Amino acid sequence: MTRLSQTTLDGLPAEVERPGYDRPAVKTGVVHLGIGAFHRAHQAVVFDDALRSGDLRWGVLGASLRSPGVRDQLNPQDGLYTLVVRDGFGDGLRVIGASKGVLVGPESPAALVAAMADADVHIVTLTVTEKGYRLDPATGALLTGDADVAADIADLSAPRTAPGFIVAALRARREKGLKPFTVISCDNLPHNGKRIRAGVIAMARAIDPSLADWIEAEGAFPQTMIDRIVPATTPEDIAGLESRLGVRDEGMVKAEPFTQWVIEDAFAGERPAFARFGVQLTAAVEPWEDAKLRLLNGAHSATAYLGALSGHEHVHEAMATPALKAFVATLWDEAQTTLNPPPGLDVAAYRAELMARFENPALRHRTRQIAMDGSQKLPQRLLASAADRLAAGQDITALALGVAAWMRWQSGVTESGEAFVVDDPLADQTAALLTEGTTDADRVPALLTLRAVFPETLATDDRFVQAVTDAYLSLSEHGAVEAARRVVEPHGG
Ligand code: CS2
Repeated sequence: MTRLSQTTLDGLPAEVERPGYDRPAVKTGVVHLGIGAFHRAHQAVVFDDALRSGDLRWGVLGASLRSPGVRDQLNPQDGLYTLVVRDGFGDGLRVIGASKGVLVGPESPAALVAAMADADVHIVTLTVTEKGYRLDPATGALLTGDADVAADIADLSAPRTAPGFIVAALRARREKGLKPFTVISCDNLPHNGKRIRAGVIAMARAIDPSLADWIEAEGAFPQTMIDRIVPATTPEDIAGLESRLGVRDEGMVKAEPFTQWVIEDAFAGERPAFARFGVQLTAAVEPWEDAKLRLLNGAHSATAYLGALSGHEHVHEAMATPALKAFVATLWDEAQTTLNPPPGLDVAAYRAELMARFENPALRHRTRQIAMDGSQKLPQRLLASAADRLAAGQDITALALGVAAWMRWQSGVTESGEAFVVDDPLADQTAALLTEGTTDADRVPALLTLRAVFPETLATDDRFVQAVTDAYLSLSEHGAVEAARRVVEPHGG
C-alpha cells in the first residue's frame, strides 16, 4: 500500500491541513525521549505551530527507548503523520511535519547521545511514562537498585535509561563547552521537573560530582502540566484514515480538541515563542498540575478500574452509567477541597468541561488503557488527595473506593469472571500479596504493605485502612456500579 510521505503529501484531499513550510530547511532544535502517541498529539503540535510560524529551529528528533515500533511507523513516512482530532461530530485532519525522524535508543545509543549534544538542540522533552524515570513513586528518589540505572552509573557509554541519556548528553555538551539543553518532562508526575532534575543529578553525582555541580548550576528542568486525551491508535483507526487519505499512515494519532500545556518559565537557553502557540508560561505550575492530576487523572483512574471491572470498555460508556457518572462528581467533591486553584481556574467550569471530555464518544478511550501502570499513578492521582483530606479531618469515601477498585483490579479478574493480565510494573508484587490474603478483608492490609505505592503515614492511618477496607468489601458484595452508587447515596441503599 502507498504510505503517507513527502511524495504523497501534495496529493492528499484538500481538507487535510499540511505543514506548509520548507521541511528540509528545518533544524533539529528538540530531541524527544519516548515518542509515543501523546507526544505526537501534544508537544509536537506546538513545535509544528512554531515551524508553521516561520521559526524553523524547532524540528523534533524522536527517540524510542524501548522498541522500534514508532521508528518503523514514521521513518518510512519521512516523519510525517496525521493528527486526527475527534470532537464527537467529525474528524479534523492535520499532517504534522515537525518530526526529523526517530532513533531507537537501544540500537544506537551513541547516535542518540550525539544528537542530544548537538549545538542546535536547545530542548529535550520526555514522555517516558511514570515508570520510565526510574524514580520511587512514593519518594521520588532515583532507583539506584534498578539494574539499568546501576548499569548506566557503572558505564555511561551506552545509556539504557532516560536519566542516563540525559546525563551522558549533558556531559558531552559540557566537554564541548555548550550550555545544557532545557529538560522538559511531559509526564503526569507530580513536580515532574523537580523529580527528573533530582534523578539526573543523583545519577550524575554517582558518576562525576563536578558534572552534577555543573548541571545543578546551569541546568533547567521546568515543571509542566500537560493535558490532552490521546487514546491509543487502533488498526481500525488506521484503516479508516487510509480510506479518507488514499494513502496509509501507520503513525497517525487521534485526540480530543482540548489541549493544554503549562510550563514553568525557567529555561537554560533558547525556546520557541511558546505563548504565541497557546502554551501558558508561569512561575507557578503546581496549582495547575494539582488540579489536573487530582481531578482529571484521579477520576480517570477510578473510572478505569470501576468501569473495567464492571464491563465498561470505554470511558464514555462508563459515564453513560448514571451511578458511575455521579460517583465521579462525588470524587471531585472530595478532591477539589485539597486544591489551591490557580488564578483564572473556575473549578466548577473545569469539572463541567472534564465531564464533557470524558463523555466524548468519538474518542473511544479504553478503560484498560488508563488502568495500566496504576501502581505508578495512584500516589499522585488518589492518595495525595486522601492524605490531604485526612490531615484536614475530612472523609475519603469516594477516594477510598477508587483505591479499593485498583486493589480489586490486581486480582486479574473482572466481575463477569473474565481473566486478564494486570499491566503494571509491580504486578508480580501485588499478585504475591493478594495470594497471601485469604479473605477480602485480609487483602487490603496485605496490599497496603506495598511501600512503593502506599507511604507509611497512610498505610498506618486507621481511618484510611478502614475506609479502603469498607470500600473493598462493598465492591466484593455489591459490584463496582452499586458500590459507586452507595458512595453517592449512602442512605439510599
Ligand atoms: C490517562 C492519561 O492513561 C491515563 O493514565 O489518565 O493519559 C490522560 O488521558 C491524560 O493525562 C490527559 O491529559
